[in-house]
Amino acid sequence: MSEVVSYELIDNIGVISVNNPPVNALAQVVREGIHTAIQSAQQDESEAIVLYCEGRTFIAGADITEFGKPPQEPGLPVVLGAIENSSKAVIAAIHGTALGGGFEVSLACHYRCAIPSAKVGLPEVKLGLLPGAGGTQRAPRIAGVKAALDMITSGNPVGASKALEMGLIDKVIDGSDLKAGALQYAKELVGADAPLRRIRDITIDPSTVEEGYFEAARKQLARRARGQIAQDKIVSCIEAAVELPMDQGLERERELFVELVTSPESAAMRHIFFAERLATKIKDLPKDTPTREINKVAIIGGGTMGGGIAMCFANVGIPVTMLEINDEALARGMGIIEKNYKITVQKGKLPEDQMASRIALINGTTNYEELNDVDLVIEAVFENLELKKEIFAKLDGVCKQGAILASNTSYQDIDQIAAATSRPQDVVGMHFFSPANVMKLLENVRGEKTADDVIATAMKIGKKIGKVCALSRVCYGFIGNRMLGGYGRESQMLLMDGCTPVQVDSALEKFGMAMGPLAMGDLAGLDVGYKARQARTDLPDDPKLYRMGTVLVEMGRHGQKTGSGFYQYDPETRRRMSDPEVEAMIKDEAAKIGVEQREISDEEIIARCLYPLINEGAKILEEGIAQRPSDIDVVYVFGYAFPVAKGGPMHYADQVGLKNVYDKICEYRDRDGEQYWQPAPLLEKLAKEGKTFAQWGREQEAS
Ligand code: T1G
Repeated sequence: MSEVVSYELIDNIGVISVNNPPVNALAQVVREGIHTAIQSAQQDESEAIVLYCEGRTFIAGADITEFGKPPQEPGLPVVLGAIENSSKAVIAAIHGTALGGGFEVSLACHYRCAIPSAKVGLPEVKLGLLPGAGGTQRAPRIAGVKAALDMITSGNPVGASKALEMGLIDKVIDGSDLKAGALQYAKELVGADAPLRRIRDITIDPSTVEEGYFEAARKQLARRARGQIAQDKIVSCIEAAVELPMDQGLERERELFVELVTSPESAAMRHIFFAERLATKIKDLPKDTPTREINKVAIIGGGTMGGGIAMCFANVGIPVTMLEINDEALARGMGIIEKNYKITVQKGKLPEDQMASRIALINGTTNYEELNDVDLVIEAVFENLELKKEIFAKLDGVCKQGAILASNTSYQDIDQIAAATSRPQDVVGMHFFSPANVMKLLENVRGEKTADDVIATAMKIGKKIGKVCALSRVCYGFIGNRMLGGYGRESQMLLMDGCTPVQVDSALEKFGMAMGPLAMGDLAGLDVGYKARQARTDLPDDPKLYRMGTVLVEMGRHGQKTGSGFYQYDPETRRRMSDPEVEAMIKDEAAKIGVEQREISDEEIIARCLYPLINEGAKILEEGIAQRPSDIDVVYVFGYAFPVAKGGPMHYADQVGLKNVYDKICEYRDRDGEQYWQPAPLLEKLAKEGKTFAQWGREQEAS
């Protein structure tokens, strides 16, 4: 055994206890400890064995930090073999989240019990992997092919009662003492002379799987997870569970697992797993920085954003007061919220009664005085700095001392907003992404004077409402929107140079973006970018710059909301269709400004759209706007649907090679002009030193 695994006999039941905080991951010492304990239990007077974990959860999986390192004995399959071949029944006692290798350990046991709040799952697919310790062979045998395929390809956990229904566990232990309950259950099994029930002994009747089932599953999964490769291999493993004896199925699973664990897709997804958690750690903020209680929230503005933000808090039981300028606007705002909830109920994602209780938590007012007892206010009015300053001055006058005053602004200067109050230390940016009740990213913005506990509170409440948080300093557009400039610019420049809208968007959608930049512009509204450009004085005087966006808006083609933009949209289904009229206009506009169009490869489209993201990201790091390269990856994966299997723009740049990125940017600078293509000094430095952003990030963390 090891120091994190102990073994004791209690009333002739051998109890193996694992204690490897924070989540009892199956590090080498844990595997060795369990293996040794099982072996010694074969020789003692124990009549059965309980496998139990201390702390907050049963084993939550293999230790992801060990991936990519030389394997250490005993491997997990060896440990599972020892459990499964034990001469005495082994009972898994589950609480918390038995996930991945943790749940696979329990499936190698002969029986499984759990407390009602426990969850079990095989989320490996979210790391670009598949269950590599028998999960794809045991789960279908015990829960059926379809249930197992759904569970493994979604990666979503199931609660104890559902798991009981599915046959994944055998008993739900009532009461709070899992260990006592599991011991009792073990004694009952011994008393009943229960057999050593091994899942491997179950065979699946192939006739229970309808013709073409796996083929259809592959097609459906390919559509759902573009750019990811694990799903298809999971289907192959489940097929093996139907067609092959257990040991050959395990071999097939192992073979496909190794292909995945060494793949760039999985490396990218594991990078994002840790990046998401690292982003909550703020370098100059002590881990135990106190946070302020948030029991009551106010939202200023009941538009799409305000309504979505209000829902985020109501969804976790926090009462919300939404303020609008008059009753009519307030009614409209409440209507948006009800409509959003009704859609969720119709999709079967929310029971009707929960919708009612959440709506009941949101009330409306037109009177600022009623905000005098809230703990957090989030302003979500439209992007006018003067209006925001007026609102914050009012809030300063009515809100209690210690209330946090946040703005949902997507690029305005938080320091100027804070200066409109007598309490700049309580002012912070909390930038949600539309739709706020759906998008995972929350970009918190730290002003010059924002207090440490306000930052810590914004990060903590963000996690509580289910957001993935990243911290930005103040600059125009913070991290995400500032980087987006070059991406949008080049997507339209490419049209002038010879691409059609569908060619630009298809290249990026093949790369893995959920939606190409031009279709995204149509969705957001081309007039939004048009108005923002009108307000800017720093744009180069270049007839080519955003030419088509401007022409289309001035023709009244604002995108989906007017039925056409870069594309035509079906009025019923909103399906987008290429528009020959736009393609002809593009050629005309290029001719007008003397641009000679040419064939452009997908590679050039990808480089010209993505390298500006990378280059701006490097500047953002140099300026200290973002804490670390992986924070930028978190922003783009969770806020802009950058493909998780590419790991975010900075991780992707490291895979491409910074010298290759730098050289390509220099090539475009020399061809297209340095007003658009000025390599960031950090990018140039790292390219010349042969380093990666990841290495630079680690050096910064260590300094
Ligand atoms: N390995 C290593 N560290 C892990 C870990 C893991 N599996 N899971 C969590 N951590 C760390 C995490 O980085 C953080 O560290 C701390 O634990 C708390 O995590 C063979 C191959 C269990 C639901 O995918 O889903 O098994 O930041 O902040 O919100 O088939 O962690 O404190 O330093 O997320 O309460 C399969 C991944 C692995 C589960 C808890 N298992 N983990 O959530 O805490 S592959 C998973 C989670 C595998 C087998 C295959 C969540 C959680 P730090 P946290 P949480």
